[in-house]
Amino acid sequence: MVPFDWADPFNIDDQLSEDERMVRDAAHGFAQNTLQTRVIEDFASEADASELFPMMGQAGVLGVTIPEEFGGAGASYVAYGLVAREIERVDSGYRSMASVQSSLVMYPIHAYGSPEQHAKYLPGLASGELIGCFGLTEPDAGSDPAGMRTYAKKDGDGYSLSGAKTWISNSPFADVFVVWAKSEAHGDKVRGFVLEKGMKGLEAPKIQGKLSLRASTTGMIQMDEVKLPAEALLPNVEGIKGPFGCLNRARYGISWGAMGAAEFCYHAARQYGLDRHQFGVPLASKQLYQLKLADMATEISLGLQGSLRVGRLMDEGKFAPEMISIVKRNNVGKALNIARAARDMHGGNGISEEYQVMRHMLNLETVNTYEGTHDVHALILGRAITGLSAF
Ligand code: TGC
Ligand code: FAD
Repeated sequence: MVPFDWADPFNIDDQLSEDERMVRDAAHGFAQNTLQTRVIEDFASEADASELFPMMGQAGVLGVTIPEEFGGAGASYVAYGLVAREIERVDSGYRSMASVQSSLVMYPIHAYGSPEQHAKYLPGLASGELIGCFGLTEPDAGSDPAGMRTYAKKDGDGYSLSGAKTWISNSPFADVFVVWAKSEAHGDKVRGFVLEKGMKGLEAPKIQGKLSLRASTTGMIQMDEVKLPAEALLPNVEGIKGPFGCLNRARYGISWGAMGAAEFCYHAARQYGLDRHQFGVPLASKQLYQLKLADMATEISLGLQGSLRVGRLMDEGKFAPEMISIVKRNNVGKALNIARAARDMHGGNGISEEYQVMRHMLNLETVNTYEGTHDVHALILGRAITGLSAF
């Protein structure tokens, strides 16, 4: 027998390699020293924190799974998940900034791009010198991206791109835009294009007034006959499976990240209950308080173990996207419940920015919606279980 560790009930630490522990510890140091010290202010002011990208690059948290020859870390999907967990332990918005860059911009350029696109974009994205965004969602095509209207007309050897994308993380300060559009030259199939800041007809206004994920900048991408050379096309994928291949990676990272946010809330509620006395005793001595902590520890242990298993299968090339739906849906839903409970357990202090649990709760509302809503992932699983599509 071994003693029970309330902070790591299933001894996840013991299931990691030495390299994975090193990546995790480096990400933890960066997140605590650089991000935790500014997050309350960034969230309050809805900051455009683009200066964080080079710092993230320096810390090695961008492009964790991208090969070293392109500036990435060449590490495992488990390592990537551990990084997401450490960043989201501080704030889901910061994790979004990093995971869009890694999974939704570097991944498609690496997996679907030409050698010229690799050389042109990947090193700058890995160092954070370049900032990337991913345009899939449109005002009239959210859960159903196949209904997109953004269109690439043939224009000489190249393309003329028109349309609008909305709710796009990083877009207002992005240098590199991976945009998905139906393409006339390819029988109206969905294709990926790489756009660059400053192109004529390209605008990326900020969406103001978010009550969630305020430390992350979100905007639109408006394209009015943006002229693109033939080399802007991502040559090696065709169809909606292109963007979905990127979403698999991001959703997997989110499953770990949400557990990081949940762990913050669990630890905070535990400490608060030990410190705070009511009725002459610590709150943590009460059965109802302990029940909530027990539920938190249980869901976090199971959630982390599930993500670790899916990560190992991804590293072995043996995963199905539905496995990722299970951990994205479950872990984010459970993290949201944990953050709501932690907010309640802090009493009045729980609504103060200082205690931070309500910020996590607000952020997790977005995380539950983006990258496939909680219900859309239920339908993905329902289809796989029954063979019947209920979308
Ligand atoms: P469906 O008929 O299911 O499939 C069409 C083709 O795509 C393939 N496919 C996948 N390939 C790889 N990975 C997956 N996960 C895949 N899912 C489907 C499929 O095999 C098929 O290929 P082929 O060769 O036969 O053509 O497609 P559908 O149009 O019916 O899709 C249904 C549904 C609901 C699953 C899909 O539309 C969906 O996932 N909707 C949710 C949209 C979404 O998640 N958007 C995210 C936008 S990005 C974002 O939110 C970033 S937030 C910031 C951050 O990440 O931090
Ligand atoms: P809708 O699809 O309109 O859904 C509304 C409701 O209807 C939801 O409850 C949903 O579950 C439900 N619903 C939808 N379809 C069905 C159905 N068939 N059956 C039952 N119920 C259904 N997108 C990008 O492309 N890039 C980004 O970088 C990005 N970043 C984002 C950042 C933030 C802060 C936010 C909020 C969103 C971001 N998104 C991004 C968009 C995000 O992916 C979408 O919001 C999400 O996919 C849901 O689409 P929607 O908002 O249009 O909601």
